[in-house]
Amino acid sequence: MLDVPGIRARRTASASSAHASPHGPDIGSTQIAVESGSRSSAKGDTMNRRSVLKGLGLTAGIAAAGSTFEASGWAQAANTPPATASKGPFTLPPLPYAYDALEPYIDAETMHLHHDKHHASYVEKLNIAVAGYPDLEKKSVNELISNLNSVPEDIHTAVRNQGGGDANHSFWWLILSKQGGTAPTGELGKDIETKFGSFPQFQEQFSKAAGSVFGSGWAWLTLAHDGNLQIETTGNQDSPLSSGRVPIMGIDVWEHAYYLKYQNRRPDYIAAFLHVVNWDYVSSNYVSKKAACDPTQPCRIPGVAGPTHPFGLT
Ligand code: MN3
Repeated sequence: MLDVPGIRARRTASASSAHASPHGPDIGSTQIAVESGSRSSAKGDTMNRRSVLKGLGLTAGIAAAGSTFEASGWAQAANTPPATASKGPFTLPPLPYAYDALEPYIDAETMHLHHDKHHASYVEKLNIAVAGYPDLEKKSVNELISNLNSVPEDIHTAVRNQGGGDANHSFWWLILSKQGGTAPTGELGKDIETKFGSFPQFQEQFSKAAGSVFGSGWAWLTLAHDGNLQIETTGNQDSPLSSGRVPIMGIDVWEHAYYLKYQNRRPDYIAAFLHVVNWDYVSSNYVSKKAACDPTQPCRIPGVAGPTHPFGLT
């Protein structure tokens, strides 16, 4: 919720119903609603919205984008307390480089908000969700979202959303760099060529998938249980881990990831993102993940203790 007097963040009705079911459609974004005690005019909503955004120092990009704006969570996160306020077993990992390290492709202001506010918010809310569940507090976030079926129903949606947000972003910071090479190397380079025809063809298919995500979500290159690579998308903060696949590379296409710099031009952001993929890291990480696969058995995720469940939920 937004802690701004008279303003609250709300989920759309469709998002609420979608999230009520763990297997429901992935729809939903957070909008800013105005609580004025009476029905507000569209103009009034816009003015109040602008006032809030001005308070956040975020009006420039919005003005450039026009009057209709879905915050998709980032204005909400901009009001959350700093990460240091979070108490619990899960902590916000530090950004492994300077905020401006990815300029000009991803700007420093976006990185500040994205890491310090959005990711911090997922961690904080995950801690709140698991409080009072000692067995869950001992698990890693990857274990939690890899075994969502074992999470109690009353916190299932919170762990799915907030745990997914934590896991996805912790993974994502690591795969970004301007110094990580321009293409996958070694085994990953070979496997991408085999699967997608060529690296440019992979980039084209991946970009198309990222552009096709409706609303907020992610596009991924994942390692499937049979050891093969595939491109897939997930809605909201759902992780491929919850479906038994390991993320190898991915892009956050929530508006909070790009709106300040790119406004509604998601294709430009996707093209820019391809300049800051740390292929050296992704390639070496792929080798270790693939090594955990045995063609005769489902893969295990290195570092994730899977009791009976190997590479997915079932
Ligand atoms: Mn994000």
